[in-house]
Order: sequence, then structure tokens, then C-alpha cells
Amino acid sequence: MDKEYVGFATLPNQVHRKSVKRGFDFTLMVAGESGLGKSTLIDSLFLTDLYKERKMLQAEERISQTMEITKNAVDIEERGVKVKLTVVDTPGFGDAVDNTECWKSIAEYIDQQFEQYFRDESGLNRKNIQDNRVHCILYFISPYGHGLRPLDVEFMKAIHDKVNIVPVIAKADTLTPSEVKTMKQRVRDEIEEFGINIYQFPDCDSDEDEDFKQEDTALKESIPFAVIGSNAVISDSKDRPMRGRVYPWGVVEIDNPTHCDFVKLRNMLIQTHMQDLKDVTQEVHYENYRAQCIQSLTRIGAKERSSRNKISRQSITELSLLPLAETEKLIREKDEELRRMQEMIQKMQQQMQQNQGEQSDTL
Ligand SMILES: Nc1nc2c(ncn2[C@@H]2O[C@H](COP(=O)(O)OP(=O)(O)OP(=O)(O)O)[C@@H](O)[C@H]2O)c(=O)[nH]1
Ligand SMILES: [Mg+2]
Repeated sequence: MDKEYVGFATLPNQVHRKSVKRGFDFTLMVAGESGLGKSTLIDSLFLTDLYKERKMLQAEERISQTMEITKNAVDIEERGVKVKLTVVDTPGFGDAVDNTECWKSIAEYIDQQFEQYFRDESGLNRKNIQDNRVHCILYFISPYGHGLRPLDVEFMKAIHDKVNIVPVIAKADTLTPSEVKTMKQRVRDEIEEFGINIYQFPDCDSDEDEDFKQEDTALKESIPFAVIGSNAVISDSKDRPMRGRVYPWGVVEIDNPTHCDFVKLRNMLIQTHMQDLKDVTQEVHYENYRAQCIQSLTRIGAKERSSRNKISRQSITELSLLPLAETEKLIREKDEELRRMQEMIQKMQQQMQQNQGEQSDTL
């Protein structure tokens, strides 16, 4: 694999065209138990780009424990398509009895990005919005358990209405191929059993060619992706550098498709499914958020009118959506929008009457 760039050469033409003008914003987040290799994997997936200034690591370098939510962004341009890729790393859950705080801060982060987008969208500069919404979250599942742990279920359910969840089995090098297979099946069954909504890969068109269909089926059957991360660069038999893990009994190559699903995951994220992940974020997750927001605002608006501009601070805090000034601003903007629409309708009606008048004159 070419390590010099994150390849967009294979982006479908349609997506290509759509994105040329305004560029692409894509945000990927990782979450899961501490020590499962989240930081290592994103480093492996996007290292060259995320740490461009830094030289490629020659020897294994320790990645320290992630202590807070960290954002890393990189601008990529290929064949005229600009992509701003943001990777959000999060601290893993620990052994604490109550780990709710961990996933709360992640859920809050996702909501904050929606809130920001909602404000920008209602603002004056709506043409140049920077999209920081989280388009995909890789959820790391421990390879040491017998499937999902209660915390995994709790976490995924807490965020499954907000973001596209793509589950991955961490440190797949610690499992044999048949163990990986069993584990994948179990996780898939449990996801269904517990009613967790993970990202649904879209069906491929029936008129696609056979190769494409087969690839698509293989991709769907790989879920949850078994991944291996490494920040060590080793040499292969032809002395070419590659990422891998060295064991007394052999070498694990992370971008060898027979060793793990690393390449599948990478291609899925940055090539084949990036647009769909963005579409689902916009059409499902963000629309949900927006509908809730507008509903709450309408309620506040009604209250405001009925109490003659006296909004009680308490009612707003109860809804705890936006600061007071923001809320008022949004209500004003919505009122203004309504007024404009009414004006437009009036004008159209006038014009129609005029037209009718002219027609009957000519008859
Ligand atoms: N065997 C194996 N070890 C891995 C793999 N990925 C990472 N590790 C090792 O696991 C340890 C923890 O990796 P990190 O990437 O820091 O894990 P993390 O999930 O970011 O942990 P937190 O930041 O605490 O949430 C490191 O010693 C890594 O070298 C893997 O795929 N297989
Ligand atoms: Mg980490």
C-alpha cells in the first residue's frame, strides 16, 4: 500500500463532482475500553497524514494513554478533491465501577458538533459552514471477552441515535482465525439481540458487476472488522518497509488482508463509504437532532408569545438547549423566515390574480 497519501482516486465520479467545489469534511472518532489499541490504530490508519511533519517512525514508539478527547486534522487533496479529515481520539474506559462519565463526554462531544452546525446553519454565513459533525465512530470491542460486555451494550445504545457506529474487534492478532470467526458471529448476534443500531451498509445496486457485488458481500460479512494496529515499521521479505508486529513465531502484517481487516476498513472509510456515512449523518442523525431542536424552540416560541416576551429563564434551562440569547436569536430568525414566506405567498397570489385578469381580458 502506498503510505504517502490517503487515496481518493477511486471516489465515485458523482461524489467527486459534488465535492470538487466545496470540499469534503469528514470526522472519524474512536471509542472503547482503555488499552485496546485505539490510538495505535488511528495512528496506523492515517499516520503519514496526521503527523506529516514527523518522520516515519523507525522503531516502535510507545503511544501513551489518551487522557482527554483529542482532535487531529489533516487536509488532503487528490485529483482536485479537497478533504479535511479530522480524527478524534478519546480516553478509553477504565476499571471504574461507574464508567458513565466516559461515554457521557463522548455523547456530549457529538451533540456539541450538531449544536454548532445547527447554529451555523441558521446564521448568516450558512454557505461556508465547516462541518465538524462526527460522521463515524469506530467502537473497539475487546478480543479477550466472549462477545459484548455490558458496558459495550450500554455505550453503543447511548450513542446509536447520534452517530454511525462501526464496531471493530481490537487486537485481532491475539485470536486465531477460527476464534475471530466465532467472535464476529457472536458480536453480530448480540448487536441484534440487544437492539443496537450500528451503521447499515447500503445495499448495492442490482446492476453492479459481479466483482463489485462479491466485494460488497465480503465487506458486509466482515463486520465487526477484526483490526490490528502497529506503530512499528518492519521490513518484509523484499526489504520494503511495512507496518507490523513481530512475534517469536512470526510476523503480523497489518495491511495483509489475510491477517486482518485493516485494509477493508481503511478503504471503506476513505473511499467507498465516506459519502454514505456523511449522508446518513445528515439525513438521519442530524435531522433527528434538528427536529428535536425545532420542536423545543417552537415550544419556547409559543411560551414567549403567550407571556408577552417574558421568557422565564427557568423554562429555557429546563430545555437546556441553547443559551438564552441564542434561543431568542433563533426564534427571531424563524419568525423572520415565516414572515418572508407569507410575503412570498401573497405576492404569488397577487401575480396569479393579475395573470387571470390578463387572460380574461384577452379572451
Ligand atoms: N497485540 C496487539 N497490541 C496492540 C495492538 N494495538 C495496540 N496494541 C498495544 O496495546 C497498548 C495500548 O495501545 P493504545 O493504542 O494506547 O490503546 P488505547 O485504546 O488508545 O488506550 P487508551 O488511550 O487508554 O484508551 C500498546 O502497548 C500498544 O502497543 C494490536 O492490534 N495488537
Ligand atoms: Mg489512546
